[in-house]
Parts: sequence; structure tokens; C-alpha cells
Amino acid sequence: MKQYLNLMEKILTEGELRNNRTGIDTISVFGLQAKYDLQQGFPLVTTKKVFFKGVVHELLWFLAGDTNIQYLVKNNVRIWNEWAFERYKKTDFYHGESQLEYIEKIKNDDQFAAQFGDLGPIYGHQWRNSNGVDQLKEVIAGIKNNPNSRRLIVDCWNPQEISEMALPPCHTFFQFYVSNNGQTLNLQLYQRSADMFLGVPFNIASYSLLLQLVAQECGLEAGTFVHTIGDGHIYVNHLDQVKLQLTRPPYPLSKITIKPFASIFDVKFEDIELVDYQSHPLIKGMVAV
Ligand code: DHF
Ligand code: TMP
Repeated sequence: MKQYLNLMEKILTEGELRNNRTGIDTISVFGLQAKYDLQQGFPLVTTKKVFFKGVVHELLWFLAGDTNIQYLVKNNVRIWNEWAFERYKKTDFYHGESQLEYIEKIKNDDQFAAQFGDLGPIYGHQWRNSNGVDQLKEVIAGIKNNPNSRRLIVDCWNPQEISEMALPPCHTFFQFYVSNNGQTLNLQLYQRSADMFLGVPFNIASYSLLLQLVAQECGLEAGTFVHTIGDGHIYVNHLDQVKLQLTRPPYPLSKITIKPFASIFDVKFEDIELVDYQSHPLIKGMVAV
């Protein structure tokens, strides 16, 4: 887990102060990489408590091809609320409700949720139905049938549909690689934009879990998650939180166990268990919308 901390340290020392569309400036470095060997443990950040239930629900939501926040809201995962609400505010139906009122309606009114809870063709849609292509299903078939392929790719950057998305994909493009005489599955993600304090602990955990799930379905062992980042940044209103994190010695890594399953598309929340997670206390921070 040192690697995540090292990237933040590097941004603090080498980063450039920049403004951006959110109005909250960042310190940023372009081009970062970390490699997490899953054989050493599950790379869930330990220098603050990470909301792992949220990670699992979000990943299952992507895998289901879902883009409507109702599933997340019903499971008390609030991480996409702001972006759905921002989208709703731009419609003619918005009558000045607060975000809380909007979220209550999403939770309790299926028809309202169907109409106003969608984030557009974001991750789940691109993974499972990119203009009719089930990219994830095809890539899993590819890993099984053609493990040396150099085309084991899922790409969310669908230029024709970006304008319909609540947020253009941050974790944009990933590739699988089978190594070690067909025994080990590895995954590399290209993340174009990375909020190191809030988003990245989720992203590392989410893709490491995805790697472990796909490996288990394919009868392979999970190897390395390679995390490649374009604009890696720390928002200036997260600086104290990051500095606090850097004073905390990391704990030993947790592990994940997943009940046996036939297809990753059948996996349920209860099937995934986080074991031996030891962490420092939660650190709160405001998300830039
Ligand atoms: N925008 C920005 N500026 N940064 C992001 O990380 C981000 N992430 C998005 C959408 N837009 C974004 C989707 N993922 C949180 C974590 C991940 C996430 C969005 C938000 C977050 O707020 N995490 C807090 C609270 C978690 C909780 O609800 O308990 C955290 O402390 O991890
Ligand atoms: P941007 O579209 O202007 O790059 O803003 C997106 C912000 O969200 C940026 O700070 C990166 C952050 N982000 C993550 O770090 N991880 C994620 O999974 C998502 C969805 C966003």
C-alpha cells in the first residue's frame, strides 16, 4: 500500500497548482503508475477507512449494466448522488427540491427513478452494451479461449456518447494479460483523471476486485493490477487529509474471498467477503462536483 502513499507524496512535492471546471484547484502530476500484486493481499487502502460496501455495490452495479442510481441509493451508497441530481436540475421537471428530497423520491418512487435517476451511458452501459457489444462478456470469452491475445480490452471512451454522460469516464480503458504459462491474470487500467484522496482508493479496490472475480471465473490466479494515471491530482481542500494520511503507518493488507460461482454476472453482494481489514479511522473530505 506504500505505492498509493508514494504517489500522493510525489504529487505534493512535484505537483503543479492548476484550476479546473469544478472551481476547486488541484495540485497535479501527469503520468503516474502503481502496480499492486494481489498475491501480497488485497490493496484496500488502510491509512483511512474505505467504504468497501460502496465499492462492491458500485462494481456489481457496473457488472449488471445498470446506470440508474436507484440501486445504489436503495443500498445506502451515495457516491453518485451529486451527479444524478445535477442532471435532474437541468430538466424542466426540476422545481427547486433539495438534493435530499430528490434522493428520497429516487428511493421510493420507481417511476420517478426510471425517469430521473439515470446517469446516461456511463460505465455499466459501455461495459455491457457499447452500441450492442457486450465488451465484458467478449473479453472474458477471449481470456478463456485466446489467453495470449493482445486485444483483451474494454473501452468506455465512446466519443459519440460522451455528451450524454453525467461525467465522462474517469477510469476509461482496461486490458487483461494472461502470464505465467497461462496461469495468472493481470489487469491494467488507464485512468485519465484521478482524485487521489476520494476516488482513487475506490478505483484501486474496484479494479482489484474485478480482476479477482474475472480470474476466479476463468480458473486463473489473480496477479497484478497495474494502475496507470493521466492527470493525478489532489484537490486543495484535501491537503490536510492527505498530509494526515501520510503520517499514518499502513496496516497489513486485507484479503477477499468470493463464494464459488459460474459467471461473474451471477455474483451477489453476500458472496463477497472482506477478511482481516484493519485500518486507521475514516477521514472526511468534500467531493468537487
Ligand atoms: N468527482 C470527484 N471530484 N472526485 C471523485 O472521486 C469522483 N468520484 C466519482 C464521481 N465524481 C467524482 C464516483 N466515485 C466518493 C467516492 C467515490 C466516488 C464518488 C464519491 C466519496 O465521496 N467517498 C467518500 C464518502 C464515502 C461514503 O459515502 O461513505 C469517502 O470518504 O471515501
Ligand atoms: P473531470 O471529468 O473534470 O476529470 O472530473 C472528474 C473528477 O472525478 C476528477 O477529480 C477525477 C475524479 N474521479 C476519480 O478519481 N475516480 C472516479 O472513479 C471518478 C468517477 C471520478
